[in-house]
Amino acid sequence: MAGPFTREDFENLVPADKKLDPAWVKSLLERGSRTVYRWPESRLIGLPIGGLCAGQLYLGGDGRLWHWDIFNQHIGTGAEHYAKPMEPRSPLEQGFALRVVAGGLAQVRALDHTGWRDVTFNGEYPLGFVEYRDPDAPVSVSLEAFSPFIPLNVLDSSLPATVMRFTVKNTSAQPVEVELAGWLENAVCLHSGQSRDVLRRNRLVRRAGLLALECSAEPMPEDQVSPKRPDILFDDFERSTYDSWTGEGKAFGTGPIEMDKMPDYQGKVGGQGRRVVNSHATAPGHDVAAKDAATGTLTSRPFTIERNYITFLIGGGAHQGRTCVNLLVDGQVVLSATGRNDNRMAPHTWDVRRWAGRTAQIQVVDRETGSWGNIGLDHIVFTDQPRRDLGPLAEESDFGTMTLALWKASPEDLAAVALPDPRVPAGIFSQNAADRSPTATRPFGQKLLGALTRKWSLAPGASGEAVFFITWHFPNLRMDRLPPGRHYATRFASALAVAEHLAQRYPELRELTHRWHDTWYDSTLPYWFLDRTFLNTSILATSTCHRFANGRFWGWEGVGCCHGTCGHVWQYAQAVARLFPELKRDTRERVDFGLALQKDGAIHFRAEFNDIPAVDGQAGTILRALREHQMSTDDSWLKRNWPAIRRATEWLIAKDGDGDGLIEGNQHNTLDTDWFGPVAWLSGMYLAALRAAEEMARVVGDDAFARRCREIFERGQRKLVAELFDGEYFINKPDPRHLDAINSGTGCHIDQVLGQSWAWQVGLGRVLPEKETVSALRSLWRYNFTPDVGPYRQRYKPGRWYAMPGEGGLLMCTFPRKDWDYAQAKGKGPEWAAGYFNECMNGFEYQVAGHMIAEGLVQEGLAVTRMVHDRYHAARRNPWNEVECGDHYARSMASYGVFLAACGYEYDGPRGRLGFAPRLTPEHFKCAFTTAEGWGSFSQQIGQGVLRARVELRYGRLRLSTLALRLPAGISGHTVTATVAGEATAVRVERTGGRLEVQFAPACQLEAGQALEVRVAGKAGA
Ligand SMILES: [Ca+2]
Ligand SMILES: [Ca+2]
Ligand SMILES: [Ca+2]
Repeated sequence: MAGPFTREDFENLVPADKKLDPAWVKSLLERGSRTVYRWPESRLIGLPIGGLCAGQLYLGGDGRLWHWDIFNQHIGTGAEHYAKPMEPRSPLEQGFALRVVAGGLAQVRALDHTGWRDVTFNGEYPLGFVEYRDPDAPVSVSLEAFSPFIPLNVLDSSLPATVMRFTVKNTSAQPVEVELAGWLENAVCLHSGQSRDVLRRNRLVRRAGLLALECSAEPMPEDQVSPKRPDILFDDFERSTYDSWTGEGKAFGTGPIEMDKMPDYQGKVGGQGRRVVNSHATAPGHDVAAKDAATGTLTSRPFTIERNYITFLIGGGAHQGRTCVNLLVDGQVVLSATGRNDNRMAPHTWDVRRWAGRTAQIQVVDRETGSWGNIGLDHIVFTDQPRRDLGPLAEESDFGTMTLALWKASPEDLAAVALPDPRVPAGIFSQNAADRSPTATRPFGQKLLGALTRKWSLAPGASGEAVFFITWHFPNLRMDRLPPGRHYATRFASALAVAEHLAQRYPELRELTHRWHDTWYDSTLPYWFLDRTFLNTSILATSTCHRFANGRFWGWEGVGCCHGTCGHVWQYAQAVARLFPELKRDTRERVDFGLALQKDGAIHFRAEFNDIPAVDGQAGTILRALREHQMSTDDSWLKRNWPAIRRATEWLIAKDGDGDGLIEGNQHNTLDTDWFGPVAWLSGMYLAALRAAEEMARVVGDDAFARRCREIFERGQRKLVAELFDGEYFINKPDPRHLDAINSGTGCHIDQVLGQSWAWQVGLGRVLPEKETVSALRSLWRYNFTPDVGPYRQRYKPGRWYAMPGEGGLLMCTFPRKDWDYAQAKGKGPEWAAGYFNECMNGFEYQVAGHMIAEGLVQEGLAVTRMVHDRYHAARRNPWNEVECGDHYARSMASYGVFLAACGYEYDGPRGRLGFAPRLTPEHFKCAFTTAEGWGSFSQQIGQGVLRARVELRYGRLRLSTLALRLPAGISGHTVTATVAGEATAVRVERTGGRLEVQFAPACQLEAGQALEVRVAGKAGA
């Protein structure tokens, strides 16, 4: 991709000459072809394949479903999955398999990598395609997997469901008998069942063309529950030494710690009595990092397992195998529990019935030296009564239903409610003695699996199709301080109801999902670019995103970390507002300009979860308000929210103090600390927000406020350039009163012109002057873009890993000037926050990439985007999981903004204005677009003195008063004709600079299937 490099190239750690391989550069712009991964290269793939805000289910690289985070368990993740990608793992048994009889010989093949020599994967979100081939098989199988996904249609895109559509083709020269089976383990109460008496039930339902296996659970009938023996308290740690426990390492000190003597920042750990085990509090060292760095183990004396359960309180880090409590039987770890990156301990229960009578030991482990490198433990009890205070089973977080269903089932399709042998796939086919009765029950602990099968006789060349649905319904989402319940549960009573709804609407929902997919990929833009800029939209279909029963949308930054649809993180994510604008309007109105808005206009950027505003988040939210307005059909949303938007703007103006357009004082921001002094990045965001507020003020008729914003903006624009442009790029000036504060100073910081990047996203034009802005972007390319981060990170060690040595990226902040370096930049602040300077974080990189493309640095912008794409090649890690401080990190949805920049897309719904200015191949260009009520395809061709543009609506409707285009060189635009749905239509034309506005009065209205065509001619200079 780049090189060869010599030592000298890295003299400044980031080479000025990137030495990019010409073939790699060429591939940035080439259309290319669909991205197909072949097993085992596809091993780490996990394509989110459920509906929006419905949990997190992955489609694996061989078509197996995995992860299954649908049980409301609140899985915590951190930065670790970049360097160590998650291994495919499934907490339940589910799969599909094929039995083929040809020429009297039967073969059984699982539909995964074990069953076929050639398994290929193509993921084009929201669709996943898997192909199974084997020279020894008389058939081939194609899988198409998806959950309905239709932009602008939140409800139809939010089903807790996955469609698995298989096509089996006879590729041999003789007839074959084929049976395709799908199986599902009843995993209801997957976790809570370990600590209470649960009976699982499978039921077969045949109705309305659906054959469904419904999985549910219920309390065990009283007469089947075995009597309880008294509890045995194994250890409560209420003494100053560990006594019979054997310790190793330093982390655990000499004995259990008194909770009163633990560091205050650990908070209340919630132990029983006075003392607990805590490998942070007892570790040597005087700061968080030193204490986390200590390691050790504690191992109990051997004991006999003589109760059904072991219960204990556990807290601390969530590192599997590294901050954990283990159960050892015969010296082997048979069970392991971790904390949840939370010092507060929570009860945990192990079901140990399998090892009754055996000798065991408990081992407490801290092998983690980094963040959350500690484990807490207290109150170990052996019991038959796993947890006290058990509420009703129906209130457990993992209580609900699951369904495996076969669409358009015929009486020949067979079902087994309980397989005689849980070994799969051998036991699943119809010749086996499965239980064919309509219901079956099993106590928790005994596997209960059901199966559905379809048979065909296929002549040579013939195909058969089977469409399976997997649906789930786990309504008991509960999160601290947040409204309860899952939104999907307000629409459906059970997983079966979801399956029935899907069965009724399947052809339509599949067609619409394909229609969007085809519209997206029906483009002149490169395949890799379309893949990467859209695939982060799948973050909506992961546990990063939730929608509560009351309709409120809520997001982590990344799965399980950190809280509160964080304003300064989510403001980078451009995808949701353009695809599902109602979710964003609601979040602005209900949260940012609702419960998070303070009297003085400050917006608490984590709403319920913090009490401070962030300068960048605040400015970004004002800019987002303009975008949300632009994605509306009329002014009503803006009018309703204007008083709050104005108040939020006033808060920023107050931070400016003297009204010179530069913010002073403390400036909290997305790098998680307060910066001081005039900061180009933050004051630039402020200027962009002033422009957005000015535009909105004009719409609602608040002209005085519009003028005030304009005046400050104009002063600020001049002053920002005069004070902070150093001739090459924008810098910050330390505040003499806060010289100890973190400050990138004369470093080259990734977000220095973010305000202008934002301005392009919402059609605000220039916030910062062109010459200086382009120079800043060129500096980012020169000083921050490296084809190999290795040498830089060798020198600058702090920071997390989002690009490994050998991988390239755009560094957050480098220090090209002699007067300022990393050591000064970090001030007296904590190393972790300064460590951000040395990282490559995708969301920021996308922001810059889109901005580069918008300003004409197309190759550079594509290279930055492609470098992220290459880092996430399936051979390295899951392409569908961009990691920051958590999986599926929301900021990565900035990638959609790169796409918009490539199209030069502009839209203002209430004004009926749509515009394009393609930055790639404008002479022959095609892309998808969305608007407030419809989406479709835009294309333009330039040749022989004529520009032809076409807006084809494929879904919904579109009201258009103005179509804006960029006039190519040589075409004046004096002759413009237009047709709407084939009818010639009169237009007015306005030309400003290189911009052409084609105006319709009255506005034209397109319905799905209709197109608007414009022909622009006229010789320039004529
Ligand atoms: Ca205790
Ligand atoms: Ca540790
Ligand atoms: Ca000021």
